[in-house]
Amino acid sequence: MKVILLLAIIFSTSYANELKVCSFSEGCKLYTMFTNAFVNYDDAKDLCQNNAIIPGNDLLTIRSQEEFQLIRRKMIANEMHVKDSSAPANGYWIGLDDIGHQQDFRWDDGTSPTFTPWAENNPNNLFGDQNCVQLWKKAMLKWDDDFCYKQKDVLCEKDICQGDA
Ligand SMILES: [Ca+2]
Ligand SMILES: [Ca+2]
Repeated sequence: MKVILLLAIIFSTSYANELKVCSFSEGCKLYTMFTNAFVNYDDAKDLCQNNAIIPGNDLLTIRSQEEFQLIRRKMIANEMHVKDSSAPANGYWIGLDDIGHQQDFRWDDGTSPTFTPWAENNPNNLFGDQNCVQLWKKAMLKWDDDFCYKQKDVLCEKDICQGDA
């Protein structure tokens, strides 16, 4: 695995941080983090696809521990794990759910995760109805299944140089 070559955080608007990361084995990804989105899971997918800043994104897929730690470190460095009045959501939607196949979580492309840093006591499928996964502020951005209707911030990704790594 190559080392990370480039990290750049650009605060282009008041509510989106762009984290550009190159040289993952699968290519380069541009991560866009919507920190004041406050949308449910369905609308989070739509925001990734149709936002005015960088359209054509998908919800974030985390393929490895390396990728997770990279994203997590950057988010914590920018205090994106802190819940406060400027960022009232309690977490960030990523592209993982068990809708229609309970306790069998799958990414948007249908694949199963190989790396699942769940928060303690999760996934707990509270009330039999927690089906969408967030990076949970309360657990230092570890993963939690939550109710898909809840309004949260959003992590998106886009392949920007597939096959180039
Ligand atoms: Ca569930
Ligand atoms: Ca849960």
